[in-house]
Amino acid sequence: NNAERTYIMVKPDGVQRGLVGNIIGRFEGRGFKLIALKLVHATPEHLEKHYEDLEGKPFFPGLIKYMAAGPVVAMVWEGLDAVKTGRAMLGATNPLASAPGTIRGDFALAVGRNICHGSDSVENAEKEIKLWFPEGTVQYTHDLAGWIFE
Ligand code: YYY
Ligand code: MG
Repeated sequence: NNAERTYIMVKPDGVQRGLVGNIIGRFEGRGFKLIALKLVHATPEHLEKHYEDLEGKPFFPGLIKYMAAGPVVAMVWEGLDAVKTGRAMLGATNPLASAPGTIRGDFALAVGRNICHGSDSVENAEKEIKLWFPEGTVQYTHDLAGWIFE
């Protein structure tokens, strides 16, 4: 599905470590279309909603504290098979198992500091997009020639 959308987030450690541009560049270069973007310091309540499926896990309190420790970059990317391809670009949840060439495989070591988030299903993507962008995404067409030649 060409218009499939996924929610991608640079976590607080990714922002602090100056990896925002690199991560955005990977999605741009792959051919995905950016349709929403903001820097936001989320509240623990908001993050508990984002991670509600993980409530009760032993790592949950630490995860919320980490995610609330600084701003994140919230993004929506659109394109062919965006959810599955986005996950492949992030790499495995535990960076020790992430292949080199993936974002986590190139920049992370610890599961609790794995620098990025990506939706794991189309259904969860739509849910996460609503949670982080209640104002909606931005509609525009890519029309490159007009931006290069006047
Ligand atoms: O979707 P993904 O981020 O790859 O993994 P999830 O299973 O949804 O877990 C969310 C988040 O929780 C993960 O990115 C790191 C953290 N976490 C952890 O700290 N320790 C674990 N054993 C599992 C997950
Ligand atoms: Mg997940």
